[in-house]
Amino acid sequence: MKKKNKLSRIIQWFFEEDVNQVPANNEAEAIELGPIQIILILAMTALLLVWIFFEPIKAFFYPPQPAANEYIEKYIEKNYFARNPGLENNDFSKGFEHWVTSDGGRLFPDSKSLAMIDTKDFHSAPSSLKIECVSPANRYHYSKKVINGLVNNAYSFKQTECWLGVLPGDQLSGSFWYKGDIVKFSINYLREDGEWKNLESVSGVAASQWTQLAINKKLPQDARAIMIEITLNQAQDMSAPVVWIDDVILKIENPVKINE
Ligand SMILES: [Ca+2]
Repeated sequence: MKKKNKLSRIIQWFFEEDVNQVPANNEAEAIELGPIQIILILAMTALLLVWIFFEPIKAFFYPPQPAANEYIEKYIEKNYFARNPGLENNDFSKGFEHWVTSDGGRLFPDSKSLAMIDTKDFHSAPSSLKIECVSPANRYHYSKKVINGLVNNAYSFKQTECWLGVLPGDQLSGSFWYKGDIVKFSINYLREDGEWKNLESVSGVAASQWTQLAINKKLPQDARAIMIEITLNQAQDMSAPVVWIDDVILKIENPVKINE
């Protein structure tokens, strides 16, 4: 009851009603506490209004994300192959450098997908990449940066290390050597709107000897970048596929020179 009396006195004080009706011995207390509480209420209301309506403050806490085309324009170079004629560590002589998986792979001990650098069986010395996949699909991608690990979503346009910038109409040439079970080698391309599509895929049959597969394709006019995807899938009730990969080549024929 005491709280209710205080509140009614505060309301009375706020609307400048006759506070003399309040007993004299409680009046001082009511007038002293009222403004503080009102100030607090007003301050909280003001903060709430600022939070809801003041866009610059909202933008500070939640900066707007650039559109896909702006992001790609800013972060993916247009002509990667003019400066980089080939892929780094394409022969796996430096272990996993520049190669990343978008599956659990070797990073997660509990994962059934395994990958290792094999120094005993290779197409070119001193080593190859050996991948064993149980489930789910095991994917490997080339990364411009030495990440040595996992990428969550290699297809995202924000995964700029996996997307190699190209020019529309570039003539692409890719190949790789493999041995073992069925493996799929894909080149995907990224459009300026952030959507990606498969450009071409080749799947090899099971091979006991080192075998080469190749892709030669002209890039469409809306291609902005390309990526490598090596995929292993396990068929239901089948044993885990095991594949060795080596000497991955990806290049643009006669890339346009950049004048600097
Ligand atoms: Ca090798």
